[in-house]
Amino acid sequence: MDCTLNENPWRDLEEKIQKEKPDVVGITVICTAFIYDGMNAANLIKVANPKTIIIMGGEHPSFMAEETLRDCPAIDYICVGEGEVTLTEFLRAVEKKEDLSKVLGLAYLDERGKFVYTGDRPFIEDLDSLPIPAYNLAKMEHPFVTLPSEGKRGLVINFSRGCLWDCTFCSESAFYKKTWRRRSPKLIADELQLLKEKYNRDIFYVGDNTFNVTREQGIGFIEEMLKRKTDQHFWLQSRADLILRDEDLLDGYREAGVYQFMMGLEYHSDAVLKDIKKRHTVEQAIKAMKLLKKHKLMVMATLLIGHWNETEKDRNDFFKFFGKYVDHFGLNLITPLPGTPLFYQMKEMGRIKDWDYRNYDYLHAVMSAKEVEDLEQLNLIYRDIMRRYYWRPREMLKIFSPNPILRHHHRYYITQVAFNIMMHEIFGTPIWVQPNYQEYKDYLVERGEGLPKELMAWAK
Ligand code: B12
Ligand code: SF4
Repeated sequence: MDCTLNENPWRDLEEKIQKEKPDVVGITVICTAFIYDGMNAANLIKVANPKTIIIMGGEHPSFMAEETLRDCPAIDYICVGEGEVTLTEFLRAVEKKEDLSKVLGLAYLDERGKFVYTGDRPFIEDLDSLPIPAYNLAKMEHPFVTLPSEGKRGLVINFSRGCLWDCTFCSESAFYKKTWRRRSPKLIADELQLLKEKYNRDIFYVGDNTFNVTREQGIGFIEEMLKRKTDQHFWLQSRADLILRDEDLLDGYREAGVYQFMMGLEYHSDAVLKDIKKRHTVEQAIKAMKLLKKHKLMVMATLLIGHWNETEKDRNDFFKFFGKYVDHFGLNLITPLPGTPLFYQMKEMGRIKDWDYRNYDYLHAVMSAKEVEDLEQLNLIYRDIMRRYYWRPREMLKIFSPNPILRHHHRYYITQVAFNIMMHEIFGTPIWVQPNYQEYKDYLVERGEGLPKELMAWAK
């Protein structure tokens, strides 16, 4: 059940549990910022059917297993790390009433409340051993199963896991312990072809952290896509140094349908890049941006502000610096995501000022900077940079760009995103939510009469 698509997510979930009384429910939490939604779902399920066993998975509960279990007693187990094999073994053991302490990758509290971790589950060696996701079970026709910034025929997709680098703020590198595995280009092309033929999808944000870790992966992808002629379009993610390494492949990428590379360029100072262990230089970043332009590929940069030593001048220069080259950017506030080296570093230094995980979404400051202690002030600075960036004539003109992707993207950002930010500022509504999102507490109020006491008491 993908509650993010239900018109009444909490009510539909509660009714489904009451009706079907499932033996086991698995809950996924994809972002730290959603951990309380996951906990609330667990509470709702436990009260609706106390016999249901609840297992939760995802990065945040994996990293913070003990804290999560203690914070939400409705959760019985946490799957630490990759889920495919652990969940299968877990379900078999539950069914046969076998000893769950033998299932690797599980965390739980025993009868005496002692935290138990059964040990690391080795990563799946060959991602090709996994089948194509069961798209037939997803609501592919639902208007939310798309990519708003790229249009209705868009979709997010994933072909690899992990990354070989170790940027201090990166939860992906921490989750996959600095390893990288990928599906082979033939299987990637099979999946893409299926998505085109059966679901009419031809524009993809490829969520792989670093698509071209090896040149072979890029070459294989280009060859397969040129052979299949599916006329599909891709927005890939990479690193500046890898773009430079693969300069000779850039035309091939474009011909294979790639229209944009997104790179985590983060900042315009080598000292900051060194501090966050980005392991490339500002000079490489500039070269990579110019190279992409030369090969008629769009440049998207993800950037991080809010560093400890950052000055006002840095922020102004930053804006001038990146404004020159990028087609569009993702501006983020540096966030110590639990599980990352940055998190442990900042926690030890006492720099984390906000422990409400709802704000750990890269859009809210949770750590102060040396010059700006007040988090609200940092939030204002962040929004001000966004505003100044998008309201420049150069950006506004992009809404009339002859490039349909750039045009759509900017219309989307300037209308939808700017509108959401404005609503957030005036009414405090969460920024990244769909129209059907309902705060859990609002649902409990709506439930009103006869509400089990523990539900209100447990609400996060
Ligand atoms: C696709 C994606 C998106 C999409 C769609 C999100 C969605 N709602 O589905 C879009 C582009 C909209 C998006 C937006 C955001 N995203 Co995003 N996104 C991703 C991405 C690229 C892939 C996620 C994915 O599907 N992975 C594939 C699955 C198979 O992996 P997985 O979720 O980890 O699951 C495995 C295990 O964790 C485990 N598991 C997971 N759940 C369960 C449950 C059970 C029961 C079990 C047993 C096991 C289990 O098993 C799985 C298979 O092994 C990841 C990065 C990445 N490469 O993973 C970032 C990522 C999840 N996003 C992230 C963030 C921060 C966001 C935003 C908040 C960014 C922003 N400021 O706007 C928004 C939130 C928007 C929203 N409302 O969802 C972060 C989360 C970091 C964190 N720890 O908090 C990630 C990890 C990227 C990063 N490192 O920065 N995102
Ligand atoms: S290069 Fe990107 S994916 Fe890899 S560790 Fe750094 S931030 Fe994470």
